[in-house]
Amino acid sequence: GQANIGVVGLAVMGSNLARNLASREGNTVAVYNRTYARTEELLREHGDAGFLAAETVDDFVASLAKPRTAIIMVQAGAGTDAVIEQLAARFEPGDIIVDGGNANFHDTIRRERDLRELGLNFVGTGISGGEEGALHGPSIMPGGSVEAWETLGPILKSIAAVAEGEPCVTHIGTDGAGHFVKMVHNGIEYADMQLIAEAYDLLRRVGGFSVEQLVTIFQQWNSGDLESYLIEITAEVLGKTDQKTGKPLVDVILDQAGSKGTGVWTVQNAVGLGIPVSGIGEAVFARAVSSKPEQRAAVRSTVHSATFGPRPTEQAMPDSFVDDVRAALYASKVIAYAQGFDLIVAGAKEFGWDIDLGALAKIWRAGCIIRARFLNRIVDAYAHQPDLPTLLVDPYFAEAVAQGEAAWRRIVGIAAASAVPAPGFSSALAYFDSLASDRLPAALIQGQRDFFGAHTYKRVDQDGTFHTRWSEDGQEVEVAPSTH
Ligand code: NBP
Repeated sequence: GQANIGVVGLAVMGSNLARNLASREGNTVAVYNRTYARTEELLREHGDAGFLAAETVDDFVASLAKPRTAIIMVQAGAGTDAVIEQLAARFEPGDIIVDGGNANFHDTIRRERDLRELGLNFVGTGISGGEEGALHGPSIMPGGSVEAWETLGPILKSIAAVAEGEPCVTHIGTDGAGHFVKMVHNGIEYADMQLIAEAYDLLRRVGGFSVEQLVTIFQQWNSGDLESYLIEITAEVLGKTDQKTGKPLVDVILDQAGSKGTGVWTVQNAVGLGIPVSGIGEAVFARAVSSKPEQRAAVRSTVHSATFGPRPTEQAMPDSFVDDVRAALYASKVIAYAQGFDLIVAGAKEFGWDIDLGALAKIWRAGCIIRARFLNRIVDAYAHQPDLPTLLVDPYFAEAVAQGEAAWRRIVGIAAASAVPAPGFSSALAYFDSLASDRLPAALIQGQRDFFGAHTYKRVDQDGTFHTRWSEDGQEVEVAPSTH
């Protein structure tokens, strides 16, 4: 065997990753795909890269130097299991199987455990950045064992994106840690996109700006605190004219947002762990609402459009409307990231991972979809205080939210008065106000729970657990401490 690394699965992602690997000094890349025609296509177009192409799994495995290291880039789920089975049957103890697809981290935990019993290293790895990233440098989030990281680390560092001189890859944690943080990355991506979309909608429908003006506004925002890939591409998408109609492309795209499921996974897991990722949740729900054309049409035809539905706000618009929207966007974005990092902390605790949050923020600064100037602030926050209870109390973020707070409230109010939905902005503000409230109506909920289900409550002025005999004599009794 002569290849130090192999790639299985040569669709868009795998072929780009293989080309990236082959372009780096010192790598010889073995390539294999179930359907050989795809391998031939890669060789025809980029054969000069010096791939070792294999027609069969046996040839592929034989072409790998030991310890064998192969990266799987096939369809997540059954496709990945099939390839793992083929490799595991041929690999020897100490060899490394990397899954670079968008696997569910629960699958990754299972696969790692099964392969470890065979003495094989299995490294579930999040790879973000789409096909461009795969080719020129993605952000890479490997899980798996420390032993595997020692072999794999230098190879992954050679192909990763670079942010301020540092490769965007770090060992996230054992078994499913890499795919878990990739999942949360995608969830944060959903939230970020939804918030940008709300800003766009408010500027256009309430602010009355033209699409051309919006291009300029987003370009300007991209040179400040909001500088990010998603803001940058927003300006590009808005600037695109439809070739068929001559209208802005955004006006001819059907307004029903799709998804491939990682946002849903994020919310499902967050609910299970008891972490309120409302920003991600609202983003997932907003896509779901958009994709219900029958319901939308039914409600649209029922409501009286003079009473409901979008219309110019009757409130006086502040002169600073654009700045206010920018401030609301930034504050809401801080909330969404704070919630996402809370989920990572909870996941690490639940699944036994030691995740360095600062190092994670660092590898998201380039190569991935949520790359942003803002991430430097998160790196700094965790450098100052690794055990922050929430990003919101880091001095920089606390100040950023405080500065934007008045504008944020104005925008949420204007959105409601104008009948322009802003679920991301408003739920982020509600989350912030909940955390900041001296007292929450949770006290009333505890009273209700005690009333109908004798679920008991605690008191603010006394230790112990209490129940009121609501339907008997109305007296409060102290309940014996539970034994489980
Ligand atoms: P696809 O997800 O479209 O999968 C196609 C590849 O899977 C082909 O190579 C196909 O082989 C192979 N495959 C399938 Br399907 N079933 C197989 C089986 N039973 N045995 C062997 N091979 C099988 O490819 P992609 O779009 O390049 O994505 C690859 C992975 O990367 C996926 O997990 C995806 O979720 C992830 N992804 C990540 C990003 C990102 O930004 N990080 C973007 C896009 C995709 P064939 O040629 O023989 O049919």
